[in-house]
Amino acid sequence: MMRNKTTVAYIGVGSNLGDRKGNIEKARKLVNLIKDTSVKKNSSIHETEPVGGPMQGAFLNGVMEIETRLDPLRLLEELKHIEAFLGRKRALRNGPRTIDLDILLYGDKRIKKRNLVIPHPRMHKREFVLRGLREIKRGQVSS
Ligand code: PH2
Ligand code: MG
Ligand code: MG
Repeated sequence: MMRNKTTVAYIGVGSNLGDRKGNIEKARKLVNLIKDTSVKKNSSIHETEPVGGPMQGAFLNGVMEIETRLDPLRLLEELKHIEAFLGRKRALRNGPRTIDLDILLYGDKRIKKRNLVIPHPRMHKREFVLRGLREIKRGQVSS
């Protein structure tokens, strides 16, 4: 039975450890396998200089548009499972990671919880996020 209506959400994807492109491609497939969730559009992926954190290698970054019936905290939980499955170790804040999946926007909801703030508090300052969002919103994507 369908309980919640679907919500369009945007997920930021980043990797700067291991097979960065492969990690992002796997993450996209796994996000599409989350229950009651489907990936609608993928932005292109770009190499970006690290912002903040310790000295670390360049990132690959992209943005995905999804539709989901999960509430934001359930979605966050599922994204954390995927991060763990792809070998992410919790370590330095803003440090190197095999995969990072951040909820950027969830419909027009504003959320402020200890473990989840939406819209993502730093998205407006991060060109690699804005670029992916712009690309998707202008429809310049391969979907
Ligand atoms: N993520 C961070 C910190 N710095 N820099 C780039 N270029 N791309 C990221 O995804 C990124 C970052 C914390 O999540
Ligand atoms: Mg992040
Ligand atoms: Mg994160």
